[in-house]
Amino acid sequence: MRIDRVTLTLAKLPYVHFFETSFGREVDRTFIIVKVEADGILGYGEVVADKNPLYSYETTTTAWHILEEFLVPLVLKENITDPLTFSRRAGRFKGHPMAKAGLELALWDVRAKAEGLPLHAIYGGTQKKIPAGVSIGIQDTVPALLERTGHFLEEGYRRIKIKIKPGWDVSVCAAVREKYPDILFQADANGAYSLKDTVLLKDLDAFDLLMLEQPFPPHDLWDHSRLQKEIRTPLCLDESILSAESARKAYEMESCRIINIKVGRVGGIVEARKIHDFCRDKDIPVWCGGMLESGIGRAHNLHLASLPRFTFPNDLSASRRYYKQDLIEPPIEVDSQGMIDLPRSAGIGVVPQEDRIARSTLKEKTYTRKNI
Ligand code: OSB
Ligand code: MG
Repeated sequence: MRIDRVTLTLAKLPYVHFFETSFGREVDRTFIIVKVEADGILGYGEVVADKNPLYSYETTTTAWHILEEFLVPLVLKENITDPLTFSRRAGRFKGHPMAKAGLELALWDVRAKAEGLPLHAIYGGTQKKIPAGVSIGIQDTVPALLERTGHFLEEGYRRIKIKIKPGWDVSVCAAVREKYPDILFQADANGAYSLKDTVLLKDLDAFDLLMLEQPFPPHDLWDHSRLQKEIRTPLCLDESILSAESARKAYEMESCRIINIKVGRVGGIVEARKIHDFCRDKDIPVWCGGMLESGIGRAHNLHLASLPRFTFPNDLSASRRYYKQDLIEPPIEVDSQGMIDLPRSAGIGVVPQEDRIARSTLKEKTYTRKNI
């Protein structure tokens, strides 16, 4: 195969409802779409870096820079179409996993379309329907949160995750658990606490949480290990797990009992599968996290979540949960059982709508061998 061009698109989509975490409140999302054209086949990837360096140090600006100066020239100059080769060769550039993942995903899409297979078949997925969980941001009031929780349960979601932060934690979890005694329920702190909060975090044990996600900052495997010894609730790491190597260290230190896999955070499908395989071998359950992706990134996540060790409901929701009009057709839908059907056609299996992408575009640039 020969890569003809790569297009980067900076796009912005408004949310249907604000999304607030311990980092702050957002009303829209800015992200990069990567489009690779090879032998007439179009492959799409999404870079999940945000406008602001809050979840990680990467931003849409740093990712654009790394793609434009290093990653896109690498694939164009050396005609790298194989995602495994890309992953290995991009590895000499330090960091910037979200930028790398966006391009790697587009190469996987090209590969799968060339072979006429859906991505999940290429990855070795075994699950045909993917269990959907929903992540509910911090609301203005507890009644508002309870109402949103009820709404998503009615829509069929199999698990509720709420965002917590100091001041919006124990009493809020208590209220959700009291109103919904039997649901699968978990909390995500996005690193807002420290060991000093151990007593408060132990109080969460009363609510039978499926897991507590990332209570401490990313670089803190050791303190997570100390906390896990103190609390009954299983810890799940998100931001801390950057590679299969960090998964091994978290396992050996007993820093968590569950791992959230996000393809952007770990730098691509190659690394995500290494983490998955390590966790399968060590009996660590995993599930697929989300970054409020458009349908492009969301479809990619669905295929990844079909691998056998994805055990818990994922942060994979319907297109309309975040966006009035998603960028893909058909939209992703959650059925009354809280399941999402895996797209069955080749590649990502959904069709990005170029007119909608054009309407949400802030900036776009196409790279060929002539202009890099
Ligand atoms: O920590 O899982 C997280 C969204 C943005 C950044 C970080 C996180 C999240 C979510 C939403 O929880 C997950 C989703 O539904 O896409
Ligand atoms: Mg998280």
